[in-house]
Amino acid sequence: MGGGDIRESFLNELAPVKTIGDLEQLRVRYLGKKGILTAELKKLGGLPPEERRSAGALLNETKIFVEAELAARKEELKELDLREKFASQAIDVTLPGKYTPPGRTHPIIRVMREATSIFVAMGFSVEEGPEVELDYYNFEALNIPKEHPAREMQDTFYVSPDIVLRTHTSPVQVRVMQRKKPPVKFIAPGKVYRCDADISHTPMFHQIEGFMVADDISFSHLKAVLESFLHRIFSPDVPVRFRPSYFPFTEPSAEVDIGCIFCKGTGCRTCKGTGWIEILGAGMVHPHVLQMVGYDARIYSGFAFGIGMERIAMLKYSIDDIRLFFENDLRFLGQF
Ligand code: 2NM
Repeated sequence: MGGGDIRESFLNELAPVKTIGDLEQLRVRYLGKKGILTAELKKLGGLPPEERRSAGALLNETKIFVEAELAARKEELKELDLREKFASQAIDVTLPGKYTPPGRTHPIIRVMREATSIFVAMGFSVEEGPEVELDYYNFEALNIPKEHPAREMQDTFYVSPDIVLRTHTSPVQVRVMQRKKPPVKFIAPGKVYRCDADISHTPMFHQIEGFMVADDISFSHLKAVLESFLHRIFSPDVPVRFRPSYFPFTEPSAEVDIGCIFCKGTGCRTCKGTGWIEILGAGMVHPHVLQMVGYDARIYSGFAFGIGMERIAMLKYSIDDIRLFFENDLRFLGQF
Protein backbone atom coordinates (compact mmCIF):
# COMPACT_ATOMS: atom_id res chain seq x y z
CA MET A 1 0.00 0.00 0.00
CA GLY A 2 1.35 3.43 -0.93
CA GLY A 3 1.39 6.53 1.34
CA GLY A 4 -1.61 8.10 -0.46
CA ASP A 5 -3.80 5.01 -0.10
CA ILE A 6 -2.93 4.72 3.56
CA ARG A 7 -3.83 8.36 4.14
CA GLU A 8 -7.22 7.81 2.47
CA SER A 9 -8.10 4.59 4.31
CA PHE A 10 -6.95 6.18 7.60
CA LEU A 11 -9.23 9.18 7.07
CA ASN A 12 -12.15 6.83 6.25
CA GLU A 13 -11.61 4.94 9.48
CA LEU A 14 -11.09 8.12 11.51
CA ALA A 15 -14.37 9.70 10.43
CA PRO A 16 -16.76 7.53 12.52
CA VAL A 17 -14.55 7.44 15.69
CA LYS A 18 -16.57 8.79 18.63
CA THR A 19 -14.61 7.73 21.73
CA ILE A 20 -11.05 8.00 23.02
CA GLY A 21 -11.02 4.20 23.31
CA ASP A 22 -11.85 3.72 19.60
CA LEU A 23 -9.27 6.37 18.71
CA GLU A 24 -6.58 4.46 20.60
CA GLN A 25 -7.49 1.26 18.73
CA LEU A 26 -7.14 3.17 15.47
CA ARG A 27 -3.70 4.47 16.51
CA VAL A 28 -2.52 0.93 17.25
CA ARG A 29 -3.93 -0.26 13.88
CA TYR A 30 -1.74 2.24 12.01
CA LEU A 31 1.20 3.15 14.26
CA GLY A 32 1.46 0.16 16.62
CA LYS A 33 4.32 -2.43 16.43
CA LYS A 34 2.25 -4.48 13.96
CA GLY A 35 0.49 -1.43 12.48
CA ILE A 36 -0.14 -0.77 8.80
CA LEU A 37 2.26 2.19 8.55
CA THR A 38 4.92 0.46 10.64
CA ALA A 39 4.78 -2.55 8.30
CA GLU A 40 5.19 -0.34 5.23
CA LEU A 41 8.14 1.48 6.83
CA LYS A 42 9.81 -1.89 7.52
CA LYS A 43 9.38 -2.86 3.85
CA LEU A 44 11.46 0.19 2.72
CA GLY A 45 14.73 -1.68 3.33
CA GLY A 46 13.86 -4.17 0.56
CA LEU A 47 13.36 -1.50 -2.10
CA PRO A 48 15.98 -0.42 -4.65
CA PRO A 49 17.78 2.75 -3.42
CA GLU A 50 16.25 5.05 -6.10
CA GLU A 51 12.68 4.09 -5.08
CA ARG A 52 13.48 3.98 -1.33
CA ARG A 53 14.11 7.74 -1.11
CA SER A 54 10.79 8.95 -2.47
CA ALA A 55 8.71 6.11 -0.93
CA GLY A 56 10.38 6.79 2.41
CA ALA A 57 9.65 10.51 2.23
CA LEU A 58 5.99 9.87 1.37
CA LEU A 59 5.54 7.32 4.19
CA ASN A 60 7.15 9.64 6.73
CA GLU A 61 4.91 12.48 5.65
CA THR A 62 1.92 10.16 5.97
CA LYS A 63 3.07 9.10 9.43
CA ILE A 64 3.34 12.75 10.55
CA PHE A 65 -0.09 13.42 9.05
CA VAL A 66 -1.68 10.44 10.86
CA GLU A 67 -0.08 11.44 14.15
CA ALA A 68 -1.34 15.01 13.78
CA GLU A 69 -4.88 13.87 12.90
CA LEU A 70 -4.97 11.48 15.87
CA ALA A 71 -3.78 14.22 18.24
CA ALA A 72 -6.31 16.73 16.91
CA ARG A 73 -9.20 14.27 17.20
CA LYS A 74 -8.10 13.29 20.71
CA GLU A 75 -8.37 16.95 21.82
CA GLU A 76 -11.82 17.24 20.19
CA LEU A 77 -13.08 14.09 21.92
CA LYS A 78 -11.71 15.19 25.29
CA GLU A 79 -13.47 18.54 24.93
CA LEU A 80 -16.70 16.76 23.96
CA ASP A 81 -16.41 14.43 26.96
CA LEU A 82 -15.96 17.36 29.32
CA ARG A 83 -18.93 19.22 27.87
CA GLU A 84 -21.14 16.14 28.28
CA LYS A 85 -19.97 15.79 31.88
CA PHE A 86 -20.79 19.44 32.61
CA ALA A 87 -24.21 19.09 31.03
CA SER A 88 -25.14 15.91 32.92
CA GLN A 89 -23.82 17.14 36.28
CA ALA A 90 -25.09 20.70 35.98
CA ILE A 91 -26.72 22.16 39.14
CA ASP A 92 -29.53 24.61 38.61
CA VAL A 93 -28.88 27.12 41.36
CA THR A 94 -32.14 28.93 40.53
CA LEU A 95 -34.32 25.96 41.64
CA PRO A 96 -36.25 26.58 44.90
CA GLY A 97 -34.58 24.99 47.98
CA LYS A 98 -36.10 22.26 50.17
CA TYR A 99 -38.04 23.85 53.05
CA THR A 100 -36.81 22.89 56.51
CA PRO A 101 -39.30 24.16 59.10
CA PRO A 102 -37.64 25.79 62.12
CA GLY A 103 -37.85 23.97 65.46
CA ARG A 104 -39.54 25.67 68.39
CA THR A 105 -39.59 25.49 72.14
CA HIS A 106 -41.81 22.78 73.65
CA PRO A 107 -44.76 24.26 75.61
CA ILE A 108 -43.62 22.53 78.83
CA ILE A 109 -40.15 24.01 78.51
CA ARG A 110 -41.69 27.43 77.80
CA VAL A 111 -43.78 27.26 80.98
CA MET A 112 -40.78 25.97 82.94
CA ARG A 113 -38.66 28.93 81.74
CA GLU A 114 -41.43 31.42 82.46
CA ALA A 115 -41.89 30.02 85.99
CA THR A 116 -38.13 29.96 86.56
CA SER A 117 -37.76 33.61 85.55
CA ILE A 118 -40.55 34.62 87.98
CA PHE A 119 -38.68 32.97 90.87
CA VAL A 120 -35.32 34.33 89.71
CA ALA A 121 -36.91 37.82 89.77
CA MET A 122 -37.80 37.13 93.44
CA GLY A 123 -34.15 36.37 94.20
CA PHE A 124 -34.14 32.57 93.93
CA SER A 125 -31.14 30.94 92.30
CA VAL A 126 -31.41 27.73 90.25
CA GLU A 127 -29.99 24.34 91.28
CA GLU A 128 -29.93 20.98 89.51
CA GLY A 129 -29.21 17.37 90.44
CA PRO A 130 -29.22 13.83 89.03
CA GLU A 131 -32.40 12.16 87.74
CA VAL A 132 -31.05 8.73 88.74
CA GLU A 133 -30.84 9.18 92.49
CA LEU A 134 -29.94 7.31 95.64
CA ASP A 135 -32.89 6.06 97.68
CA TYR A 136 -31.24 7.95 100.54
CA TYR A 137 -31.64 11.38 98.90
CA ASN A 138 -35.04 10.68 97.36
CA PHE A 139 -36.65 9.26 100.54
CA GLU A 140 -34.53 8.64 103.64
CA ALA A 141 -33.13 12.19 104.02
CA LEU A 142 -36.62 13.61 103.41
CA ASN A 143 -38.10 11.91 106.46
CA ILE A 144 -39.52 8.99 104.46
CA PRO A 145 -37.89 5.87 106.00
CA LYS A 146 -38.31 2.40 104.46
CA GLU A 147 -41.72 0.88 105.21
CA HIS A 148 -43.11 4.42 105.64
CA PRO A 149 -46.64 4.49 104.12
CA ALA A 150 -45.65 7.61 102.15
CA ARG A 151 -43.50 5.45 99.87
CA GLU A 152 -46.66 3.86 98.54
CA MET A 153 -48.07 7.31 97.74
CA GLN A 154 -45.43 7.60 95.04
CA ASP A 155 -45.09 4.81 92.53
CA THR A 156 -41.32 4.62 92.31
CA PHE A 157 -39.20 3.29 89.45
CA TYR A 158 -36.42 1.28 91.09
CA VAL A 159 -33.09 0.95 89.26
CA SER A 160 -31.71 -1.26 92.04
CA PRO A 161 -32.70 -1.69 95.72
CA ASP A 162 -30.73 1.49 96.60
CA ILE A 163 -31.17 3.53 93.41
CA VAL A 164 -34.35 5.09 92.02
CA LEU A 165 -35.50 7.50 89.31
CA ARG A 166 -36.20 10.56 91.44
CA THR A 167 -39.92 10.94 92.19
CA HIS A 168 -39.51 14.67 92.94
CA THR A 169 -36.67 17.20 92.78
CA SER A 170 -36.45 17.36 96.60
CA PRO A 171 -33.20 15.31 96.61
CA VAL A 172 -31.59 18.39 95.02
CA GLN A 173 -32.48 20.34 98.17
CA VAL A 174 -30.75 17.73 100.35
CA ARG A 175 -27.60 17.79 98.19
CA VAL A 176 -27.46 21.61 98.25
CA MET A 177 -27.99 21.69 102.07
CA GLN A 178 -25.06 19.26 102.48
CA ARG A 179 -22.90 21.66 100.44
CA LYS A 180 -24.03 25.09 101.68
CA LYS A 181 -24.77 26.65 105.04
CA PRO A 182 -27.94 28.75 105.49
CA PRO A 183 -29.22 31.15 104.29
CA VAL A 184 -30.19 29.29 101.10
CA LYS A 185 -32.87 30.29 98.61
CA PHE A 186 -33.23 28.43 95.33
CA ILE A 187 -35.52 26.51 93.00
CA ALA A 188 -34.83 23.04 91.56
CA PRO A 189 -36.49 22.58 88.15
CA GLY A 190 -36.30 19.27 86.29
CA LYS A 191 -37.69 15.95 85.16
CA VAL A 192 -39.18 13.55 87.70
CA TYR A 193 -40.51 10.00 87.34
CA ARG A 194 -43.50 8.10 88.72
CA CYS A 195 -44.97 4.81 87.56
CA ASP A 196 -48.35 6.23 86.61
CA ALA A 197 -50.19 6.88 83.32
CA ASP A 198 -53.66 8.30 82.48
CA ILE A 199 -55.15 11.56 81.13
CA SER A 200 -53.50 13.58 83.92
CA HIS A 201 -50.35 11.47 84.65
CA THR A 202 -47.30 10.52 82.58
CA PRO A 203 -44.37 8.37 83.81
CA MET A 204 -42.09 11.40 83.36
CA PHE A 205 -43.13 14.95 84.11
CA HIS A 206 -41.56 18.28 85.01
CA GLN A 207 -41.46 19.90 88.39
CA ILE A 208 -40.13 23.03 90.00
CA GLU A 209 -39.51 22.83 93.70
CA GLY A 210 -38.71 25.91 95.72
CA PHE A 211 -36.75 26.05 98.92
CA MET A 212 -35.75 28.78 101.33
CA VAL A 213 -34.06 28.35 104.71
CA ALA A 214 -32.66 31.10 106.94
CA ASP A 215 -33.31 32.28 110.48
CA ASP A 216 -36.87 33.50 111.02
CA ILE A 217 -38.51 32.24 107.83
CA SER A 218 -42.21 31.81 108.44
CA PHE A 219 -45.34 30.54 106.73
CA SER A 220 -46.20 34.14 105.74
CA HIS A 221 -43.04 34.28 103.59
CA LEU A 222 -44.23 31.10 101.87
CA LYS A 223 -47.67 32.61 101.28
CA ALA A 224 -46.22 35.80 99.81
CA VAL A 225 -43.87 33.94 97.44
CA LEU A 226 -46.55 31.56 96.18
CA GLU A 227 -49.27 34.21 95.82
CA SER A 228 -46.87 36.42 93.84
CA PHE A 229 -45.90 33.49 91.65
CA LEU A 230 -49.49 32.41 90.93
CA HIS A 231 -50.58 35.98 90.20
CA ARG A 232 -47.73 36.39 87.71
CA ILE A 233 -48.03 33.01 85.96
CA PHE A 234 -51.87 33.15 85.69
CA SER A 235 -53.36 36.58 86.36
CA PRO A 236 -53.06 39.23 89.14
CA ASP A 237 -56.73 38.79 90.07
CA VAL A 238 -56.82 34.98 90.45
CA PRO A 239 -57.90 33.96 94.00
CA VAL A 240 -55.43 31.78 95.97
CA ARG A 241 -56.25 29.64 99.01
CA PHE A 242 -54.22 27.38 101.31
CA ARG A 243 -55.70 24.14 102.71
CA PRO A 244 -54.09 22.02 105.44
CA SER A 245 -52.49 18.83 104.10
CA TYR A 246 -49.80 16.27 104.91
CA PHE A 247 -46.29 15.65 103.51
CA PRO A 248 -43.66 13.72 105.46
CA PHE A 249 -41.01 16.40 104.75
CA THR A 250 -43.00 19.46 105.82
CA GLU A 251 -44.88 20.47 108.98
CA PRO A 252 -47.27 22.16 108.73
CA SER A 253 -48.13 21.24 105.13
CA ALA A 254 -50.58 22.82 102.74
CA GLU A 255 -52.18 22.29 99.39
CA VAL A 256 -52.69 25.44 97.38
CA ASP A 257 -55.68 26.07 95.14
CA ILE A 258 -56.46 28.83 92.66
CA GLY A 259 -59.98 29.97 91.77
CA CYS A 260 -61.03 28.07 88.64
CA ILE A 261 -59.78 30.09 85.68
CA PHE A 262 -62.42 28.58 83.37
CA CYS A 263 -65.66 29.22 85.31
CA LYS A 264 -64.28 32.01 87.54
CA GLY A 265 -65.37 30.02 90.59
CA THR A 266 -68.97 29.23 89.70
CA GLY A 267 -68.26 25.51 89.17
CA CYS A 268 -67.47 23.56 85.97
CA ARG A 269 -66.11 20.24 84.71
CA THR A 270 -62.43 21.20 85.19
CA CYS A 271 -62.90 22.17 88.87
CA LYS A 272 -65.46 19.37 89.40
CA GLY A 273 -68.00 21.96 90.47
CA THR A 274 -65.90 23.20 93.42
CA GLY A 275 -64.78 26.51 91.86
CA TRP A 276 -61.17 25.70 92.92
CA ILE A 277 -58.26 23.96 91.22
CA GLU A 278 -55.45 22.31 93.19
CA ILE A 279 -52.20 23.66 91.83
CA LEU A 280 -49.29 22.90 94.17
CA GLY A 281 -48.11 21.54 97.51
CA ALA A 282 -46.02 23.34 100.11
CA GLY A 283 -45.11 23.58 103.76
CA MET A 284 -42.53 24.48 106.39
CA VAL A 285 -39.48 22.20 106.11
CA HIS A 286 -39.72 19.47 108.76
CA PRO A 287 -37.13 20.00 111.56
CA HIS A 288 -36.03 16.38 111.10
CA VAL A 289 -35.06 17.13 107.45
CA LEU A 290 -32.96 20.09 108.61
CA GLN A 291 -31.27 18.07 111.40
CA MET A 292 -30.43 15.22 108.96
CA VAL A 293 -28.16 17.55 106.96
CA GLY A 294 -26.71 19.21 110.04
CA TYR A 295 -28.78 22.42 110.00
CA ASP A 296 -29.67 23.51 113.57
CA ALA A 297 -33.49 23.41 113.57
CA ARG A 298 -33.57 25.53 116.74
CA ILE A 299 -32.03 28.42 114.77
CA TYR A 300 -33.11 27.86 111.20
CA SER A 301 -36.50 27.42 109.60
CA GLY A 302 -37.73 27.50 106.06
CA PHE A 303 -40.37 26.66 103.52
CA ALA A 304 -40.52 24.38 100.49
CA PHE A 305 -43.00 23.86 97.71
CA GLY A 306 -43.48 21.70 94.62
CA ILE A 307 -45.23 22.64 91.38
CA GLY A 308 -46.05 20.35 88.45
CA MET A 309 -45.28 22.10 85.16
CA GLU A 310 -47.63 19.98 83.03
CA ARG A 311 -50.55 20.96 85.23
CA ILE A 312 -49.71 24.68 84.90
CA ALA A 313 -49.30 24.32 81.11
CA MET A 314 -52.64 22.43 80.79
CA LEU A 315 -54.46 25.22 82.64
CA LYS A 316 -52.67 28.08 80.84
CA TYR A 317 -53.32 26.61 77.39
CA SER A 318 -56.67 24.84 78.13
CA ILE A 319 -55.38 21.35 77.32
CA ASP A 320 -57.46 18.50 78.75
CA ASP A 321 -55.13 15.53 78.07
CA ILE A 322 -51.53 15.56 79.37
CA ARG A 323 -50.47 12.97 76.78
CA LEU A 324 -50.69 15.58 74.00
CA PHE A 325 -47.44 17.06 75.38
CA PHE A 326 -45.55 13.84 74.73
CA GLU A 327 -46.93 12.62 71.39
CA ASN A 328 -44.74 15.06 69.39
CA ASP A 329 -47.54 15.79 66.92
CA LEU A 330 -46.27 18.87 65.06
CA ARG A 331 -49.85 20.09 64.49
CA PHE A 332 -50.19 20.33 68.29
CA LEU A 333 -46.69 21.63 69.05
CA GLY A 334 -46.88 24.21 66.24
CA GLN A 335 -49.61 26.13 68.12
CA PHE A 336 -47.38 27.47 70.87
C1 2NM B 1 -43.78 19.53 97.73
C2 2NM B 1 -44.68 19.87 98.71
C3 2NM B 1 -44.19 20.23 99.97
C4 2NM B 1 -40.53 19.90 99.46
C5 2NM B 1 -39.91 19.69 100.65
C6 2NM B 1 -38.58 19.78 100.42
C7 2NM B 1 -37.48 19.63 101.37
F1 2NM B 1 -36.34 19.37 100.73
F2 2NM B 1 -37.33 20.73 102.03
F3 2NM B 1 -37.73 18.67 102.20
N1 2NM B 1 -38.41 20.01 99.12
N2 2NM B 1 -39.65 20.10 98.53
C8 2NM B 1 -41.97 19.91 99.19
C9 2NM B 1 -42.83 20.25 100.19
C10 2NM B 1 -42.43 19.55 97.96
O1 2NM B 1 -44.16 19.14 96.47
C11 2NM B 1 -45.51 18.99 96.17
